[in-house]
Amino acid sequence: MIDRKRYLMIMVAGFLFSAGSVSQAQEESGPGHEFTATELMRFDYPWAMTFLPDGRLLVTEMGGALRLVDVERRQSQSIRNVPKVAHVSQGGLGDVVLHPDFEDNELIYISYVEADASGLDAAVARARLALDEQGGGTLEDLEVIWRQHPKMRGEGHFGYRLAFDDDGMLWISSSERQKFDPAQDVESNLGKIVRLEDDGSVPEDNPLFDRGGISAQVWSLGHRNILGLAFDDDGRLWAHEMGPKGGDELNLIEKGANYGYPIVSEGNHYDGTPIPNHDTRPEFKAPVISWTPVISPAGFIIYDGELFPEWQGSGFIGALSGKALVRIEFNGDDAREAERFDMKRRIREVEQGPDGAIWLLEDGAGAGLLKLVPPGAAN
Ligand SMILES: [Ca+2]
Ligand SMILES: [Ca+2]
Repeated sequence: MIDRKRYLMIMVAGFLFSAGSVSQAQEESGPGHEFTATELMRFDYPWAMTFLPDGRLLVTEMGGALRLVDVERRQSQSIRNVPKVAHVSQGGLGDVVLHPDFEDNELIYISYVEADASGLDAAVARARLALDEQGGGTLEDLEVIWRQHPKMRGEGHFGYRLAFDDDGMLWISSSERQKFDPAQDVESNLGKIVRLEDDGSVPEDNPLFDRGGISAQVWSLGHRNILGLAFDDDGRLWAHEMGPKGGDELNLIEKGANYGYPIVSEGNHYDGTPIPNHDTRPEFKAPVISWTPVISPAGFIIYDGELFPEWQGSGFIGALSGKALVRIEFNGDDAREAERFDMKRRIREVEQGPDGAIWLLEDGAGAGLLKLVPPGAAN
């Protein structure tokens, strides 16, 4: 019996810097669940990426650069008029997504850290991306449509992952800033998943709409640090969440549900203080998957491309401390880890390309942009 996972690990390692070469492992692995990974470019502390309809990439770097990347030419230019960001230990310039009607309205959304004398918050802005003939572009009519509240000292757990659903609603993960209790306080939007109209206004069918104020933004609460949101084909929202010491989670997000942090967690506090597990408090929604030891999940897609037909409907999660790409298989409201590919790098972001290739951004300085295709496919 061939140990497929072992072959995959060997193959991935062998192909990371050797696109186009032929390896023994590739020949022996046969068709199916494998890929070659090629590093195409490098970025400094990249955080997120998204594809434009013309095939170019937008890549954010935490230091504040929003790069417009022509991968074919291995060139990138900085988009002008990006707001000033505070680059701190776990934040800076964060996510970038396109409005669902981008081809008509040219609107993009970015998330980033702001700082003033009272502390730090994550903000979300939308702007028109005006592309020019020289391969660059500028942000016009930028408008901040959402902010974390209240501002906090400390440089961790911003979250600020953005996603649009099929109804055109904007979803924001707003992490708890390493302050624990705000995750249970509905007068704060920290430790929450927030649901907004595309202009930042609050939809009337949000679960706490009648309370008004900050509470009206809240869709779900009791979250810690969420760096990945993805919708499946049936419209379910899945979010992964970094646990404390132990207890990383994959959650199925439901309207008004409380996921229990910091009252319950499969992990415990870093100082050794136990946190009761979910089974002690059934009123809080338990994760569908929990990971101990942790993987530190970052980036998330649910794949629907053509290049890897066996993987249609699978989730792909980047792992920072796990240095891996984790494949998730879903079955309705259930999910399980199906495979884990050892990438030997901290994986910060996962994206699906227009042709169905899977793209990864490594974490840190001089971090690689990797393109994953089936063995033998053109890069
Ligand atoms: Ca992305
Ligand atoms: Ca626990």
